Amino acid sequence: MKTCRARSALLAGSMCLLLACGREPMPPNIVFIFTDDHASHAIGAYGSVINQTPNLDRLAREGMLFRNAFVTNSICAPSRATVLTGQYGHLNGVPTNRDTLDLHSIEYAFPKLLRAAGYETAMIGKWHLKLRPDGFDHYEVLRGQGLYYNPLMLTPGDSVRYTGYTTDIITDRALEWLSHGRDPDQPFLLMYQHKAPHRRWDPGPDHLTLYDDVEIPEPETLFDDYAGRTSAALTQEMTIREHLDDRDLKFVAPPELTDEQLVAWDAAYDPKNEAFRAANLTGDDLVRWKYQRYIKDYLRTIASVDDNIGRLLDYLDDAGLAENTIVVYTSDQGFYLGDHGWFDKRWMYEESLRTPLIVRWPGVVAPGSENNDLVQNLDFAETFLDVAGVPIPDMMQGRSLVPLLEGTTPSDWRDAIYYQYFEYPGWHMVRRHYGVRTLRHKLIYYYEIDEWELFDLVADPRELHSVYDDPQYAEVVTDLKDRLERLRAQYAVPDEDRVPYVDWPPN
Ligand code: SGN
Ligand code: CA
Repeated sequence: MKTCRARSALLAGSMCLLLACGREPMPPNIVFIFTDDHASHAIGAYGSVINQTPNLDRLAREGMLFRNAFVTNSICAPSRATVLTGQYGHLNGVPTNRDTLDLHSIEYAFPKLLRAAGYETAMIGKWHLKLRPDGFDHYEVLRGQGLYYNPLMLTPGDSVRYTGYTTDIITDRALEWLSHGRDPDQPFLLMYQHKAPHRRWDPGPDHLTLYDDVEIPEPETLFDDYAGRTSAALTQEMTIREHLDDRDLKFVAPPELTDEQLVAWDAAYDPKNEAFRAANLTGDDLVRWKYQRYIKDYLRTIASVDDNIGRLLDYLDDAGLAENTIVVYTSDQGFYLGDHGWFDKRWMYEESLRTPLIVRWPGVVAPGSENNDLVQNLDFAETFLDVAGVPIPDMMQGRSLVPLLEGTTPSDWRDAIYYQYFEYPGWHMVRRHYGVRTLRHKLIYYYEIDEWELFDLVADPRELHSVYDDPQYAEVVTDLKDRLERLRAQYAVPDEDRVPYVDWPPN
């Protein structure tokens, strides 16, 4: 077991509690707010130029914003499995979305360890790990990817079909558990996990016409031609230009809508769709239109997430829980918001490698603080255990963020991260790759096609020109290849990629 750090600030803060009522101080509650595909460049506090997120911004003002938070593998189920186990996918058994996390046989998953230490645990919202959750006192989860409207929620008892917008319903259910479902004398872990803003970006009834009268700024790289990179960037299937279909573009409504919901939907989209048909756009103008349609819907779904986070924060205030509750906001990975002409994720390029991370911890985290260290979703399980004073199992591969949250970076904090993506062939046809990122450089190896990229993130933050073959970077290449091998050894990555190749598209 790794040792746990004592947190003097927390204990000092709890002294009054101790003195006042003569009881052991209650370890902090943990609310883990997790969205699906929310890129940090669509959050006000991260400097978004395309939307506003007042409630997330409030959380950042009251907490710490991490500028360099990354995932180990930019895809849904693997990210979730890493969060739960503190391990890379090659060890926890979930390197791709096709894999299953069998929590029944993973005793070291952090919610189980918190539960064993006296926490009451709940998981509400998107789960996406095939088998039912295990290790929770309570769960209500979407089936599979879940629907944006009228979701079916699986519980330990009967499944329940709700009518309404899923982002609102997940919050309703979370508030119901917080206010009536739990034991107020136990510390709690709530995993509150949204489907939004995942594809197909179906807005909620409150925001169907948000942004109708504005033009959202285009990313600099919307018309990227992929010169200066490997063949992998040319063979993907995730462009705004070619790969959005009629459901994505809202020429077809979500099939699950009730008659009443459909009336509101059609009232919002029919006039816009008619105007689009009349305009008869082609070429780059059509790409521009598709970008606007895509990004507005994506941001509309985020507007609902932000509203609902506001409801949750208000509840914590009103119930007197905010002071002793850590609130974490993050997403399962980033996303392309038209950057490089794309939607979706998967790549080790910045927009999808990065994930937002904001942590509010009253009495410990300095309000409005920022951190620039290299942190990963690999660190969350260890952090939550550390917060609760529970020993961190040796098989976990990340590191507690508690010292960073206290404002002190340990001198031996990591100076490089390892990344690997395995799901090829598959959705969006992004080649398998692994790589290393430091604060300054990124080396990527597309191992099936034996092609390399090196980016200087200071000289080329948009990652448009690989300098792998530039003699001036020869030493950097040698150094990073060495680091890559050391990281692969450190994380016990097998030499051979053991993820099977599947028929794609499936028959
Ligand atoms: C669905 C989406 C894909 C997306 C995957 C994975 N297609 O299959 O665009 O990449 O999910 O997303 S859709 O037609 O169903 O919208 S993930 O977040 O679950 O990894
Ligand atoms: Ca996702």
